[in-house]
Amino acid sequence: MKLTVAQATIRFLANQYSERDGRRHRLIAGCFGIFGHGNVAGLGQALRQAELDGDPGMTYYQCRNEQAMVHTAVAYARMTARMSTFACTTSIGPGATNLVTGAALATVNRLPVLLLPGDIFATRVANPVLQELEDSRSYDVSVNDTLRPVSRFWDRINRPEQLPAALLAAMRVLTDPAETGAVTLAMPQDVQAEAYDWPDELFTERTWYVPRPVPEPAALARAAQALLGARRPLIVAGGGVTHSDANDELASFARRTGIPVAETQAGRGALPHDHPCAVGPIGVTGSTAANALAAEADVVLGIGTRYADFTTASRSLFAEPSVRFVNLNVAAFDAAKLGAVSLVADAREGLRALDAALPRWQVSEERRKLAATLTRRWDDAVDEARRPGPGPLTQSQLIGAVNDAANPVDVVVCAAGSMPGDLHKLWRPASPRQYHVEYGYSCMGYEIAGGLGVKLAQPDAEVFVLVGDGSYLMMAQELVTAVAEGLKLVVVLVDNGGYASIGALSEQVGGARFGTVYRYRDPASGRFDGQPLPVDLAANAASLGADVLTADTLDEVRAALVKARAAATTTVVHVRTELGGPGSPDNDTWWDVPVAAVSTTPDGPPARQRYVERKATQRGHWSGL
Ligand SMILES: Cc1ncc(C[n+]2csc(CCOP(=O)(O)OP(=O)(O)O)c2C)c(N)n1
Ligand SMILES: [Mg+2]
Repeated sequence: MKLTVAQATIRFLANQYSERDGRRHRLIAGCFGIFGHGNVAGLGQALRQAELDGDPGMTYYQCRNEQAMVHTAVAYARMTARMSTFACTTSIGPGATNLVTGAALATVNRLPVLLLPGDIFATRVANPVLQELEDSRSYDVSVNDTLRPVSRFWDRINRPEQLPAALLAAMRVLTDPAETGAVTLAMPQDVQAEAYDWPDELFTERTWYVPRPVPEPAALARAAQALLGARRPLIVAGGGVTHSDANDELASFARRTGIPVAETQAGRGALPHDHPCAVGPIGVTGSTAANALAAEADVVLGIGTRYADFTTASRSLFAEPSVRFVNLNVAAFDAAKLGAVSLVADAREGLRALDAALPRWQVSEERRKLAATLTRRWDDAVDEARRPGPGPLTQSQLIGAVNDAANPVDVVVCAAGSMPGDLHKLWRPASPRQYHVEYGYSCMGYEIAGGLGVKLAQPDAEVFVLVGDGSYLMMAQELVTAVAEGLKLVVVLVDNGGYASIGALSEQVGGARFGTVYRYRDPASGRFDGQPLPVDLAANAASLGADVLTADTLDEVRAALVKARAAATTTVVHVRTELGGPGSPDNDTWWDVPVAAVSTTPDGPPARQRYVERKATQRGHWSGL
């Protein structure tokens, strides 16, 4: 079959399917793209051709920023349990390098996305082409090489003959639960348009069976042995639980054994909020219940977690001197962390096997009671923070209001700023994918673009995007895509005139909120402490085609959310809150952010002193069992 390289790529992608548990999905649900000279005549032409040819075809979606389209693809992949994602085509040069941040986010979070950046001519005849970065040491380097370290598979198609093997390798990595992340096939612009005689078999339907690796019997025996000896066990549930659809198995394992279950950011919602063993979020942004149980745990069963510093409070949280870890993870890399007994397996298979291997094992009644009491205490603190009060609207109240407005199928999306921490503490997830906070890369700008991916995956859900003014200013442009595609979002824009999160952190480290407020430069002081800026984000959102509602009080927020729900079009609820307003309930944890060892500012030395004291509580967790 004579097709261009670009046409062959699109035709191949349209015929790829994923399957797990007997359920089949289009692996590549469509293609996002922004065209330039690096892809307009190649992949651009091929997408148009596919649209005209139909069946199975490949829907093209126009976006406004290449980084954003990766976010959208990744959010979609997360909502589909990584069974389906999108391809992203870009021009060469800046269009391609705009992918780097999105690719890193995908790879950090182990979420599949296929990147197809245009590349400079393979023939090199008229180099340098527009937007080419030349390297005096090698003609073989292009800006696309920046995507290598952030991709789980990377290749450059310099000749048509190279394409089939590269496409197959790309699909394998996208559907590998341990390896998945960003996959890049760099497509030189001349090669994209070149024709070649392809074997028909390249384009027959192909199914990629997403594996559920079962635990090795000896490893299972070691894990069971370690758990049998535990008196004060704790489960740490990470994102892998929900990626594996292991939520029911986790719920029944916990219910039967009575082990308390704490949740990381990616794992939040692994159990329903009202499960008797759910002790809430863990770590720097965790509940006092989960953190108290972590502090005295003797065996920690980590399931599908990377043990990021926010989860371990920079390795100060698990304070029991003899604490040991058992890690159930599909990735051997994560299973081996913290000197653990490693149980490499799919989360669902691993939980079933553990359940069968520990038929009579249960935690004591006393432990169950303690967990329940601690959890009730934390729940009261959350209720208190969310309750209406006499003062100005707080972020905690706002989060409570959005939570109250969300049905179990609805989704809340967030990524950076002060809200992810507050959401982790205050949001009560009603279903496993309701809580969609991207905290692996915590990337400002993910929110609206990610919301689009959620909505594409779950059109019947109301998608509540919580975005700070800082994040909004970084990437508001995908509101235009939402409007163009009729993908309705409810965007709650929390405008506090700067960086509440980094401002608070700055204060803790003796930085006095330097550079974290949006203000005029004061001509007298020469600093950013002048008058508030005249920036009108509500007008900005309206100018991008969204309906805008403003709300300043809790009642107004609630009314606006009702209206936004009822609306047919993307609606931005613009809410002003105070920078440095009352925070969410405290939990006395520590996050390792090194403080200047010498400084002459008044707040510097005390901050350093506090840092040195907390630093002493940090542990390596190197020893095995
Ligand atoms: C792309 C990117 N740049 C920088 C950061 C570091 N950072 C984390 S939160 C934050 C400020 C966020 O401000 P805003 O969205 O207004 O949220 P707020 O802190 O006010 O809640 C910054 C700069 C980041 N996470 N992502
Ligand atoms: Mg802000």
